[in-house]
Amino acid sequence: MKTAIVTDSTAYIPKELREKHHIHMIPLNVILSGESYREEVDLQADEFFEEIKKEDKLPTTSQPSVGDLVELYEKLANDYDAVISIHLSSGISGTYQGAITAGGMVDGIEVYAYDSEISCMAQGFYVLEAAKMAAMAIDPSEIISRLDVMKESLRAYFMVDDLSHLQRGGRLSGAQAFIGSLLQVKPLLHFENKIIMPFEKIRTRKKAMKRIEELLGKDAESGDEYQACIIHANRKEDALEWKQEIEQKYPNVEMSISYFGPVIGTHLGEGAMGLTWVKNNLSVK
Ligand code: MYR
Repeated sequence: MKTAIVTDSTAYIPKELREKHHIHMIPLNVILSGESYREEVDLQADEFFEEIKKEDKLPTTSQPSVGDLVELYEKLANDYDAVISIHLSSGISGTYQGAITAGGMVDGIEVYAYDSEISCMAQGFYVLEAAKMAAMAIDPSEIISRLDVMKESLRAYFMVDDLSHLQRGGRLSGAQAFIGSLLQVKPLLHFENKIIMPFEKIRTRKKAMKRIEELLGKDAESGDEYQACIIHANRKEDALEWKQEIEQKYPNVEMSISYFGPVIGTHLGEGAMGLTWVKNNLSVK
């Protein structure tokens, strides 16, 4: 059984890594001054954060069209028997639903759409695991079961400098009164049932980072091996510093750094930062 692994651009898996693991990517779009750009294809994260400084109009985003997904799956049908198409949470984007619709329109290949219920490198953890398993010719159903097991230990917490981006894009859920009271602080955010919810009200960025570290510590102190990734929106120096700090504290956590690209950056704003982790000992090496 030959299975292709597809994901969308919001996993922000660098091109070289995608190529190494034969991962196929479908981009989401950012609309800047009336022009639509495919992120990770026409527009990279650093260009985006430079560009928005010059723009008065705030960017917006859009999911890939069903037609683009159909075209990709049809192309893959020439070489593969099945596709696992892993996407950002269905609670924040219609991309996963688009993959289901497109999958039903294609002949000669079985399409399994998978809702990561998250995004960015947390989604990337699933994608890389699925790609390693697909390379071993493991059956799609077994790959999907493995992703479901990963989901049990996967955590992601993040904070933003300015909550208004999330509010404006309609991607922040929770009681309005609570959200209003969050505008002055640096709330810790997370995903609950596929949508973004405030996790805790925290006053400063430093305290929020400490709290995330504490949450990681609760898991890491079990002694289990974890992989974790710091994700930042144009805050590389801070990310590097934080990485070193965590590495010293938790040697059983394998650390990496990734980024919030144009689409997710549109909704979180520059300066956002987060940490995601998942148990490693289930992972295919
Ligand atoms: C679309 O237009 O379909 C894309 C909408 C993307 C919404 C993004 C909301 C922020 C997600 C934060 C993810 C943090 C993961 C650690």
